[in-house]
Amino acid sequence: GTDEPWWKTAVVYQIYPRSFADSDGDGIGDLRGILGRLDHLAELGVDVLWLSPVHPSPHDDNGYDISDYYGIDPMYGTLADFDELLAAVHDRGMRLVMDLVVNHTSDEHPWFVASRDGGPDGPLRDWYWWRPARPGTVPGTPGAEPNNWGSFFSGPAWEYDETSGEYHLHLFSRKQPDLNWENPRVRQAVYAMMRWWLERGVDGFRMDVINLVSKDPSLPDGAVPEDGRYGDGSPYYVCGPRIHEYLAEMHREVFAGHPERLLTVGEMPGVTIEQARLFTDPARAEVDMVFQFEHVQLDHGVGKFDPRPLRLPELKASLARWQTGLGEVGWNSLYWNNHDQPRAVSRFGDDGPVHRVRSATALATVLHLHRGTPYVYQGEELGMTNAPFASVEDFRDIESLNHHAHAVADGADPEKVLDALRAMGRDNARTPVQWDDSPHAGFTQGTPWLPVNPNHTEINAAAAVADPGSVYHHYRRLIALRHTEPAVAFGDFTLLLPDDERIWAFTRRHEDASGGVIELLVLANLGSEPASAPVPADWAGAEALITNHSGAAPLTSPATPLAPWEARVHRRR
Ligand code: TEU
Repeated sequence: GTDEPWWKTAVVYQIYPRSFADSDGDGIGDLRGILGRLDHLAELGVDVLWLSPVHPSPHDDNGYDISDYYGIDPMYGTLADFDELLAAVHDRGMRLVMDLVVNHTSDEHPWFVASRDGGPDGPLRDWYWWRPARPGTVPGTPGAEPNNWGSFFSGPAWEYDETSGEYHLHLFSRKQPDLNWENPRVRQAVYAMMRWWLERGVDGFRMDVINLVSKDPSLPDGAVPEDGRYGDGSPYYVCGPRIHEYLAEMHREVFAGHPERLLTVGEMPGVTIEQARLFTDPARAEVDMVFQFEHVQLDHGVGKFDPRPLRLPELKASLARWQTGLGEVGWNSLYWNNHDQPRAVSRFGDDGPVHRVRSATALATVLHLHRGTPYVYQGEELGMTNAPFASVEDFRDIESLNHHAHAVADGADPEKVLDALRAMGRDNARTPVQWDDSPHAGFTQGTPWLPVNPNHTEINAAAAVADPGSVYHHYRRLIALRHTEPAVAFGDFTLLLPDDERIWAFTRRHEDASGGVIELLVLANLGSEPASAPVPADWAGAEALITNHSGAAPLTSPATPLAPWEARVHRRR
């Protein structure tokens, strides 16, 4: 429909600047490197670029620990470089969204330095969560932490400050102290900073763990799982007591002045469908869409580093639940990949030489034909894979390094821990983008901060652009289809064959303004063996809009053969 917001027909491309393109040879990607690759993105057809953080940071968590919200880290460039990039993005008719990390700052941010060094009675003490040791304990000793919560990055969620004898809360690394959003001065400082970037021309925000900013102020102990050491604090900080109040306030104070232009997406670990409907209901004016985590946690056992096999019906059902849940009210984001997830073709597809391209394009077809705004993560459009990590020394990510240290200290088999890091570690997504088959894949003239995947000699943008059958051109066709066929963005969703272990099939139905009905049928064989897809008689012969297999058989009923990892989209009017 025409009165729908622009982002319902948009595709967002996520850039992890550190690993995208390096222009000055220091081995770290930067803003001018992105500037030099804008044509690749414009030709792909994406509408929005989301940059992971580029602000000054000690890089304890690769920039998700910000020490100055108003600057650009020198390793990425200058504010002038940023303004030039923003103008170039706008010149190409694209928009640029920043990564807003305001659940926590770096412990080197002046706010935290003042809060810590100002002592218990200092003026900024209540900008963060400071608490004395648990009553009856010796401050600074194990078990004296104010509550029993664990950090997402292993260990306790509290860091002891010798000077004051108190602890500060950090849900992530000890160098990422949580801001106290109960304090209106904190919220106003965040809103002022957001307005400053919007007035600079930025087109919105991806909001890092924004559903964690409201905590139960009593910070109660969580239940300790039988095999765990730390309490589960999530009931007290996931979608906490005042989260909707805060996001509604943020909308009034920041977004209301720019109603049509912006895209806001809240990253929300642990969010439920019911909560997501509240967050994304336009009538509530909170956020446009959320990143939920249900489908990327189905293969988690006891946590992400305990991977377990995933059956296709579970994955299909998960996405279908969110389609139904946000079908009438609210809006979905759609993703397989980002800088925190392993590469989808390795995790959900088959990244071997025979099936890599077709499994990557099958996964893309299925995702992009769901209802919601798709997010393409850098390199996903090239079918980039997980990388080989020989030993723990090859990893850079604090989440992986902390997990390895804690698990091995707790007696886990180091080889098993290493296998889990290889499968699920975030560094898999952070190896440099593979631009060509030259040394370091054209990412840098220097030594990359994280080695380039050796398979860049075959898997790279230059080869992909030159090959009409590449993953790249399939993404380009999927994005173009979203821009031309309204049923892709606005059609409803019906899952077919829910229990089939290999075939993913669903329909989309859209009634246009003149009463015409468009229906799409998506069929995909998510396995390395041939399969036969049941096809209702009234779909036989329907035109094929997109296929990932040049030898695709005509659509016949009662069944149509599908090659391994074959995916196709048909339309009937
Ligand atoms: O991620 C939040 C988050 O929940 C992830 O840490 C996720 O739990 C895990 O990585 C996947 O198993 C955001 C950012 O995307 C991430 O890069 C940061 O490390 C984190 O917040 C802290 O800012």
